[in-house]
Amino acid sequence: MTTSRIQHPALRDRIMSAEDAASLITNGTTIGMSGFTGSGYPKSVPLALAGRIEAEHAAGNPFKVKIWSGASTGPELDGALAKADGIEFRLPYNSDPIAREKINAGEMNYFDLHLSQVAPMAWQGFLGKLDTAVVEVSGITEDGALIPSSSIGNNKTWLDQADKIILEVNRWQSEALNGMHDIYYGTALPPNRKPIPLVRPDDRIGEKHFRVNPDKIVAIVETDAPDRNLPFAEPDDVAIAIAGHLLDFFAHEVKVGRLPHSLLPLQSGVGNVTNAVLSGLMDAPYGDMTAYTEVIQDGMLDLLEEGKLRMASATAFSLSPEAALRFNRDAMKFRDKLILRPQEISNHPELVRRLGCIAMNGMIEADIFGNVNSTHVMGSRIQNGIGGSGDFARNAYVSIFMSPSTAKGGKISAIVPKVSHVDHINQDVQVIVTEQGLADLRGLSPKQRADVIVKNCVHPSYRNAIQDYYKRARQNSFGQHAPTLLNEALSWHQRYVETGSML
Ligand code: 0RQ
Repeated sequence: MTTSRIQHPALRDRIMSAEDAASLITNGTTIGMSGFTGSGYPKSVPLALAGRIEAEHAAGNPFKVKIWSGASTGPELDGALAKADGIEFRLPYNSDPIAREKINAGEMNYFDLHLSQVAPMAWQGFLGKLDTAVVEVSGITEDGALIPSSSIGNNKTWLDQADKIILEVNRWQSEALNGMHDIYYGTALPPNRKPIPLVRPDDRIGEKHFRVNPDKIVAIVETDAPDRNLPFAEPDDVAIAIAGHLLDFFAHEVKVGRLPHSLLPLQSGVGNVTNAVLSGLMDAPYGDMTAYTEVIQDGMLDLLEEGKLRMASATAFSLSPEAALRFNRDAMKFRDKLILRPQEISNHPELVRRLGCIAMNGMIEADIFGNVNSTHVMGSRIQNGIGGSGDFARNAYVSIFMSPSTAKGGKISAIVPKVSHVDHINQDVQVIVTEQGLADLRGLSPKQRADVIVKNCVHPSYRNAIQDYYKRARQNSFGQHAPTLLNEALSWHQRYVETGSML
């Protein structure tokens, strides 16, 4: 074996195959997996476990596990285990298409929750006992501390809580990750909570490595496997238009003195639209910017490299394959500018409020009053989950939601009379942007909000219909604070379910 990433001599005795490690997991086990937006998740033990589950099922034996993670993972984890019908329960965020189908078919229980709340809830205890942690790390130090990988997520909590620990030591991960992490060990449950001593995005308040009780480590599997890094599409006209409206908004806010020239710490969701916004910031006249966010995307690496962004704090990477290679090649260059933290800190409401983040997230749909649905298509089919959007939206300095004005080739309007599911109440939504325009909702009453959303954000093919609905609501609604026609408000969704189009 070449120079081992496992520096602790006694722990080398626990190296085994993924199949042997998976055999230590039994039916009904609750497993805390590492992984956040496709980075830092275990890649070989879950696959081996899926094979084992399939074999047990073929022999007529029941075998399912409960999976807790940081956020989404990869096809070797959620995809493989869902395909094997091996997941009984999953939290807190999923974007895997096979798992999504199982959830929407009613075959898998899914608890979708704010990402900052996962660790505190695990400590409260009502989720039950965590049996096993399966965590990817990038190395083990001589004294047995764990060097984290490309995401932190809930790993600290899983390592602390689980009875047994299985580690994957992934040689593909850059050795320059060592030193980039900041693991805060000061959290507690009430009544013992203390203020978190972070007042700037670049503050380091914790430790570089995970502490672990070596007696709990039952298996170590060595891997050399890439993260699931999805390519970003080149921003299309719609994404560029959305980014343009948002950049105009920032320029205006700076001009009137509500934002400084360095803006405020950026939070940016994942996806092509948010990446287009980050690309737009490359040419914008701001410097010395910071990010206090969940994930570091391609656009942030570009901004860091250009020196426009001073530093970024997150819990994980979410890079395209090209950007991941670039990061691995040039990691030393980025090392002092990046901090990865546990997700209960990267998304902590206290810190998001204190720092005054600019929250920019995608949405499924918004209604004319500015309530936002981030998770459910037609009110019932889960797309991904709320992720960190709620942690940031409620506590941000300004909370922005973005979407193309239509979906599914124009068959769906993203601006509707009433959202079919509410994730973000109108009080948590200050700005809505589509390629049609931007609605600044701050300080407006529901009727004023409706006027500006209908005027600025609705696609032309739905504008007449929404104006007609709203006019009649202004005449016939039970109340005139937030005019609504109850028997019609969800009729657009019902029409889509029945005919395949809202038109
Ligand atoms: O479905 O792939 O089948 O075509 O939703 O939509 O337009 O590609 O946009 O990737 O930015 O995702 C809200 C899902 C938007 C995402 C959501 C369908 C659309 C497509 C994806 P297809 P797009 P995005 C940081 C913050 C919650 C979590 C969050 C999300 C698919 O932003 O999950 O913000 N947000 N986390 O066709 C029916 C509509 C639709 C629709 C879009 N109105 N009706 N389908 N779609 N709008 C990250 C973490 O927290 C981890």
